[in-house]
Amino acid sequence: MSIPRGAISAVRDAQHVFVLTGSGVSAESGVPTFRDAQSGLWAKYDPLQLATPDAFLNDPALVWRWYRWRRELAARATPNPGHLALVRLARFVPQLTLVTQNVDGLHQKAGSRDVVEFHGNLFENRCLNENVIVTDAAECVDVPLCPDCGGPLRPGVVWFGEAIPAKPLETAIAASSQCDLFLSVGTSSAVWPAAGLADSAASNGASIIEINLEATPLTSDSHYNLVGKSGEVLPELLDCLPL
Ligand code: BV8
Repeated sequence: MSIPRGAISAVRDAQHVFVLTGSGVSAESGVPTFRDAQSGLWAKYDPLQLATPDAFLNDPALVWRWYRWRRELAARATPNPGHLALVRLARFVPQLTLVTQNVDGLHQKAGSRDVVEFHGNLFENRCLNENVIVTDAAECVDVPLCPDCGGPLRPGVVWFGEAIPAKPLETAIAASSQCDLFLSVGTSSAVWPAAGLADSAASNGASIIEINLEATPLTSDSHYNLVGKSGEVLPELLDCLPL
């Protein structure tokens, strides 16, 4: 695609870029997005129903099977050119805050630093009772148990209906109000409160650039809509900068 000159200038001149990524940035790494039809055994399940406290309390073994399936997919995945372009971008701009809704760890695998995991991390285990990260649990059971209290462990992600952890939330809110460019990449802008971060940036005068395959609720508020695969558009955008 040919990237509008205004979008190139906005990135070139930005002092603080806020990047918000969604599952679309990992799609070209083979990690299905949330709205992709789930495959195989999981085809009959709705992720929005499985990623909830009720689903876990109702059938923890089923939810653990789903997360183990996703962990295997993510563990096999490698960062794509979109992830790598964001690493390059962080070296080019004076300040970059990368907030991801993804839990797959691919930004870190690509070399991004200080990644703000807004919805937690797929590979972490947390004690359901004590709400602490647990690293030494036996994994070879349907529902791993906390070695300290014996209660069930859960994946270290934020489920629907759960609050975003304080630190990532504070970091993201502060950065969204200070940035001068907000770059939305591969997200349907449908999940809150992540979807509200762009509004915060815009209300503080930031330019909005959206990279997506389709229109989203953010599209009409964006100054530039780069329609295409993030694994292609982001490297092309970086190649237009005087690196
Ligand atoms: C909360 C971890 C309250 C788990 C996830 C208003 C305000 C606040 C809350 C709400 C609200 N309205 C509704 C809510 C409730 C809810 C919500 O937003 N529901 C939605 C469905 C309407 N929000 C919550 O429950 C949040 N919690 O508000 O708590 C509270 C407050 C205090 C005290 C107690 C409670 C928590 C939300 C977090 C949920 N957890 N993930 C897990 O992974 O298992 S969210 C999960 O879904 C993903 O992490 C991801 O963030 C999200 C899906 O969004 P996307 O990433 O955008 O992915 P999606 O598939 O939707 O879209 C992919 C996009 O990529 C598409 O647009 C596609 O076109 C594009 N694409 C595809 N390929 C490419 C591409 N683009 C570029 N290149 C490509 N190659």
